[in-house]
Amino acid sequence: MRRKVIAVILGGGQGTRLFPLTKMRSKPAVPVAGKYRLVDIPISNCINSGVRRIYVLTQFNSASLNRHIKNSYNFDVFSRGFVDILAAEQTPESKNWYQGTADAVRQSIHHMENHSHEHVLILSGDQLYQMDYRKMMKKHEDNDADITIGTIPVVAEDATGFGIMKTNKEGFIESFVEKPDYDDLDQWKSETPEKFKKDGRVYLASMGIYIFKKDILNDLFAEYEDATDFGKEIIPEAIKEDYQVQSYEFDGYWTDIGTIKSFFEANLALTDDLPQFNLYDNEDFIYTHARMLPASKLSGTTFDHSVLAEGCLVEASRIERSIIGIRSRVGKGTTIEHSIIMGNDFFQSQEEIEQSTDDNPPMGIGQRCFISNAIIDKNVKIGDDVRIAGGDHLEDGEYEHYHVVDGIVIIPKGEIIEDGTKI
Ligand code: ADQ
Ligand code: ADP
Repeated sequence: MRRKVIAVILGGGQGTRLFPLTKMRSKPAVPVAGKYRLVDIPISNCINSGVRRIYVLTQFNSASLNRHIKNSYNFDVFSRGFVDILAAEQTPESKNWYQGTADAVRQSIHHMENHSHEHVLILSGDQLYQMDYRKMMKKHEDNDADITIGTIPVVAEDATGFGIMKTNKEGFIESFVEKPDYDDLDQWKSETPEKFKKDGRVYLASMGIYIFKKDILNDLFAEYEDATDFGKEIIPEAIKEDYQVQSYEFDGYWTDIGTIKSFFEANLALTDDLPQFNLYDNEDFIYTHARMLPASKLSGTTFDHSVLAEGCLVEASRIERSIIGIRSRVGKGTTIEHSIIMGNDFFQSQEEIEQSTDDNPPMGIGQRCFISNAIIDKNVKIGDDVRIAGGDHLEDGEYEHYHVVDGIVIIPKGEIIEDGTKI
């Protein structure tokens, strides 16, 4: 894997679907699971699979992404590994931002030419899963496929959001449709293993994870020079043109976290008794920035099904089914339920708080607050007696200090919420 493969992580287009979490940062830098960033998931899968040369393609570079990559992934000189960020750039040939997934890879391919490789592993930057790409690569090589696509069976309600395919007996893909209409689904049913079939998971979906033979990828880019997207153009054309396009069926946990709702649900699912995404593994680590934070200190809080990161100071009354991120501070008498608190980028010293000349509350969450169905981004200052109660009764939209998406209240990074505010 080390010598043969270069991985490319598609770090996001305009980032509108995760807005306002992407207001101040590029999508790969969005915090997840209390102490990681989105990009840590595919990078960790690469490292755990022996892939050491990784490009992260992003529409714009952000200070937090740069810092995070620099602080987290210092491969030693002997492994010849790297994690490089390639932000959309203007070159003499192209004055545009990445127009789509294939265009992003096409515009970045000249960077890869400096490194010998036979295959390109293309990954999405907004999915939660653990996968050993070595197994996928083995099938790719064993069957001498031109392209191998990671696939997973999904139910009808989800099928309309994915690329759906049908395969022949040998596992090669005969037909593919990007995001089919619900009414057309009947013709896209596949024979899936019993354990999936019994739950109605009979549609074989693309996970947006591809291995291309390097030369085939170059040929396809040359042949379809206007194609901007893998799912809409490159993959369907390659199948039509009789390239050997194969399905690699994955049977583990995999979920897309590209929207606020799926991001919220996948994070909270980590608080289940036995989460399907296993962070507690002795071998396959999820890597991130090692921050040397102190242990968390708790006083008088009832915790139920919650994940608590390092460096927190919590005096809340009750915290239930929530993720409490690094360096969070929560005051006395506060209740938090069904929420993601992303935490803080730094500690505010007692001196700083006392000497502050404005009337703003200190960073973190004050006393006697009630927070439910909310995402509180980093470095937010929430005063005392604040009530933030998300739910279907709220109308989606952008308000003065917050956003509502699918009933979830989001307080953007660095926002100030005054004492007594009710949302
Ligand atoms: P989508 O997820 O809808 O479908 P897309 O929005 O193009 O596809 O995103 C794929 C990945 O690329 C995401 O991580 C996204 O952030 C990133 N991306 C999108 N545009 C980008 C750009 N201009 N520059 C850099 N990165 C960009 C795809 C496939 C489907 C498949 C699903 C599985 O097209 O066939 O079923 O993924 O999630
Ligand atoms: P993480 O620790 O979550 O990986 P970052 O790498 O983004 O986060 O680090 C937190 C950032 O906050 C650092 O760049 C740090 O320099 C910055 N920082 C530290 N103290 C302060 C401060 N008082 N005001 C503003 N930024 C600060």
